[in-house]
Amino acid sequence: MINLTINDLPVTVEKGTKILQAAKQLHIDIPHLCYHPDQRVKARCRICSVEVVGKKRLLAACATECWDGMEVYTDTQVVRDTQRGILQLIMADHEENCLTCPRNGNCVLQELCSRFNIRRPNLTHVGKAIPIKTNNPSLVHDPEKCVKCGRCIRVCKDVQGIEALGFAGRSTNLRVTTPFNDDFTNTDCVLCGQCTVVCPVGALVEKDDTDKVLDAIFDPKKTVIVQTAPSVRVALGDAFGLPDGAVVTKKMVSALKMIGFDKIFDTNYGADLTIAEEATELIDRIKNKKTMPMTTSCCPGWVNFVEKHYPEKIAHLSTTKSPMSIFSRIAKTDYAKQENIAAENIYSVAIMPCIAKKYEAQRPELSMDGIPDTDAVITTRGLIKLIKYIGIDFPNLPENEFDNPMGESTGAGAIFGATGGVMEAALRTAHEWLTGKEMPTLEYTPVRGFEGIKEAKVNLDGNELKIAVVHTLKNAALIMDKLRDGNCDYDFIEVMACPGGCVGGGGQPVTTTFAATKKRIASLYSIDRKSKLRKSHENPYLKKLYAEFLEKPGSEKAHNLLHTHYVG
Ligand code: HC1
Ligand code: SF4
Repeated sequence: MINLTINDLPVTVEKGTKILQAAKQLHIDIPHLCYHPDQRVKARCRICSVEVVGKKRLLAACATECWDGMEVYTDTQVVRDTQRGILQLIMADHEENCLTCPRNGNCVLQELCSRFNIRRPNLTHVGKAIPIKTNNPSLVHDPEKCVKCGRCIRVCKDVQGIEALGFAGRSTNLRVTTPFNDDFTNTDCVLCGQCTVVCPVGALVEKDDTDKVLDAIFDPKKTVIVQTAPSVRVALGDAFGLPDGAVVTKKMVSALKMIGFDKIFDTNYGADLTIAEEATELIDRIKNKKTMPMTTSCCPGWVNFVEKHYPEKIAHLSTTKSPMSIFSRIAKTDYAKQENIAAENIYSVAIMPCIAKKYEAQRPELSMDGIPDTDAVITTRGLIKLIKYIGIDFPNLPENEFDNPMGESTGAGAIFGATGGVMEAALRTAHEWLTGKEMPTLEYTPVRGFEGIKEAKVNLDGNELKIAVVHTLKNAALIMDKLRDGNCDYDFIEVMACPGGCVGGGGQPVTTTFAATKKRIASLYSIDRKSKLRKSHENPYLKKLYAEFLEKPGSEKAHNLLHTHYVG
């Protein structure tokens, strides 16, 4: 162990601990901007500079390991002057329209300027007008707000393996940009949104569709229904001071009613339907020796990745639509008929932990007769905004239940949001349909956990199914390269683009870290454990839907409504 002092307070830490973390043990938050707990340390911004006795220059607290007898000072005049100087330099190159910035009130730079009493920048403004990139359905890039911390570049490269972002230029011309400064849709970007989660300011944000949704709510002709993705209910509480992973499903339903949605439904119902179709598709592919392995297709970042990076492998993607799109299509067919509402008057809103879902919603393949399956997608962050706009005291809300029929779901639908969850849900159904027997244990642990690639062999009455579960696109590329090289003997592969699955999605609160993601995963498994029904095909409303409308899983009607195709 290492003994040191920080601001004359003694502290003992493990060998290898950096000053930033040692200070945390003493409840001192050393200011930081480019540092992110889940990323390589780059020490670019130097805002975490501290004085260390015996050293002539200031050291970066994020990058400097503690040593025995070290004496650190975080609050001397020279440290404060340096930190204020760095902030002044950043502000000299930063667009100052905080009031209209999407990150107003939720911005690390704003917080630091307030903390360091930066009132008026004292340096000449050197920032240049740079056009905002907004020519895509998901992502907005405003380089004038960028602080050049490099977090977005690192997440795109290190986690997703994409490298759609990089530094270009020098000195005051230094900027984060895409290759040839092209819009994201023309680059390798798959709109996963991970860069928007780690951006400390308003330089990379999602397209905000909350006004569009409010307009629909105000429109008397529209019946506005909302579905909430499995992962939103275990992340929303973060923004309201609740513990990481808090399950807030019933308060969320109350909040959505107060916002003004006509019916509050659940994407988990769509997830159960996706499983019924996807399990049927898998069995058909196995029995009829069609393209194998089959991969899941509910994650739109992953679908974009295959279309852009491995177009020759599109046939491996399951044709089953995602739970979001399946839900919306059923809402505009069977539900519309039951309720005697014209399909064009149903406005289907999805609350998703994902910004690529905004892209999915506007795909022409996911519409029928000019009516899109889903009309608008707002992220968890968007929902937080709406809750704050209405002025809802979220933590103290009473609890409410989803509306029916599309609010009914099983534990299998709930675990979709965790890496491995779609696979586990699919196995629960496929095993029973193929063998006529329930899986020996419903909780299939080999596909659980945070490992990047998990593999297992499932015994289906003597037939062996080789499966893989993958999260992050860097890991997905490893599997896809194997497939391209003919070295991939899996039968079924689940891929989720974001770390940990949708719970770590690109539309989740900006406080999302791997640690928070793991707590959300544990919460999804606890929802499953407490569910009365834990297999998708046991969902009573799903059974009724097939009996009265779709005929059976994989029927022609189900294919027309619930399956799609992809474009390479
Ligand atoms: Fe997901 Fe899915 S799990 S893609 O990650 O299949 O976004 O949460 O809603 O559609 O159910 C996201 C989450 C989500 C879909 C489901
Ligand atoms: Fe990279 Fe994803 Fe951001 Fe695109 S959305 S730039 S792929 S991190």
